[in-house]
Amino acid sequence: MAKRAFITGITGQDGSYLAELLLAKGYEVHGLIRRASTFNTSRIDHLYVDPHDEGAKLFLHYGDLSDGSRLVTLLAEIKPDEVYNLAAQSHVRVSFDEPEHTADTTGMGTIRLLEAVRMAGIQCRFYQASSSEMFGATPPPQNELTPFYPRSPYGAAKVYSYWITKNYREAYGMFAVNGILFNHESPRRGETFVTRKITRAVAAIKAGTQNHVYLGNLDSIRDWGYAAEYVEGMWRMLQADEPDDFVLATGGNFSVRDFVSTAFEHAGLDWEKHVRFDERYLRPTEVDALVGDASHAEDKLGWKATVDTAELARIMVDADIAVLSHAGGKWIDQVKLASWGTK
Ligand code: NDP
Ligand code: GDR
Repeated sequence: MAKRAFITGITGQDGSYLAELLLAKGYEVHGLIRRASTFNTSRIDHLYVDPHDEGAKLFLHYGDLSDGSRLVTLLAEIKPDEVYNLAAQSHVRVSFDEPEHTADTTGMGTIRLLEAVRMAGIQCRFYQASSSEMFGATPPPQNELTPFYPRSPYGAAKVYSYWITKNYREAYGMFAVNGILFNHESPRRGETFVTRKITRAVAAIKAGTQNHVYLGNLDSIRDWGYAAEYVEGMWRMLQADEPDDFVLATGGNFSVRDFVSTAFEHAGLDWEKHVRFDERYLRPTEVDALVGDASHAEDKLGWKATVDTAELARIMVDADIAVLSHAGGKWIDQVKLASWGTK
C-alpha cells in the first residue's frame, strides 16, 4: 500500500517541492487548498492529474486552517500516514499589519490541526513548519538549544506552534516534530520576499523594462538555502526512529547587501545604480542575524545543505531571466517556474 500524506500549504513554495518529492517516492498526496476567486494552484499545476484518471496520486481538498471542523472531517476521510503543516501567513513584515490574522493561522491553525488529528482518531506522524524567526534577537549561531526571542507577531505565533507541537508529543505520545528551518528560497519563492524581489528586479532591469528596485534594511544577515533540498530534510524527520526537533540551515551568512551584489553581478549589472531605499520595507523590530547550526540533522538524519547562498542567488537570477525572456519581457504565471525543479 502506498503511503498517504496530507499537506497544508501545498500551494506555497515548500508545499510544491514537498508534493513533488512525495509523489516521486510513490506517496498518495492530499493537499489542503483555500477557495479563492482566482486560481491559486500555479505552483502545483504541473503535478495535477484529473482525479478521475486511473493512477492519479494527487488530490486537492478545499479547507482552511481557521476551520477546525473541516480539518477533522478531512483527516477522518483521508487517514494519512503523515501530516505536514506548512500553511501559514508566512510574511514577517505583513504580520505587523495583520497580527491577529497571523496569530489565528500561524499559531492557532497548528493546534486546530493537532486537535483534528486526535479527534479523527488516526495514527499519523506530524511535521510542524517551525522557523528560525523564533530565535529572533538571540545572536547566532543558533541550534535546537538556542533560546527563543521572537521579534514579530509571526515569530511569536511560530513559537506557540513549536511548543504546542512539542506538548502534543509529550502529552499524547504523538510522533510530532518541529523542523526549525532557516530561510530557504527558490525560483518559486513568493515575489515579496527579499531574495525573489531582488532576482526578479535583476531580470527586469537586464531586460530593460525596469530601472530601480526599492528595498529596506540591507544590513540584516540571513542563512539562505535552497528550498528543493530542505523538503528532503522535512521528510527525513518523519522517517526517523524517534520524534525530535531539527534545525535545517546552510551555516553560511550573507547580508541582504551581499545577496543584492551577487545577484546583480551575475547579470553583469552594478547594483548601486539600481537599488534605492524605501523605509516602507523596514520592520518595527528587525531580526539582525540568523545563522544556523544544522549539525544535529547531519548526525541523525544524514541531511546536509549542498547549495550555498551565492549559488542560490545565481540559480534564481538565471530562472527569472529565462522566464522573462521566454515571455517576451512580460512576467508570466508562476506555473512556468514550476519547471525549475531540483537544482
Ligand atoms: P508560502 O507563503 O509560500 O506558502 C504558505 C502556504 O500557506 C500557501 O499554500 C497558502 O495558501 C497557505 N495558507 C496561508 N494561510 C492559510 C490558511 N488560513 N489556511 C490554509 N492554508 C493557508 O510559504 P513557504 O512555502 O515559504 O513556507 C512554508 C511554511 O514554512 C510556512 O509555514 C512558513 O511560515 C514556514 N517557514 C518558511 C521558511 C522559508 O524560508 N520559506 C523558513 C521557515 C519556516 P495560498 O496559496 O492560498 O495563499
Ligand atoms: P524573512 O524574509 O523576514 O527572513 O522571513 P524576507 O525575505 O521577507 O526578509 C529578509 C530580510 O530582508 C530585509 N529586507 C526586505 N525584506 C522584504 N521582504 N522586502 C524588502 O524590500 C526588503 N528590504 C530588506 C528584511 O528586513 C529582512 O531582514 C522569511 C519567511 O519565509 C518566513 O516565513 C520564515 O520563517 C523566515 O524567512 C525564516
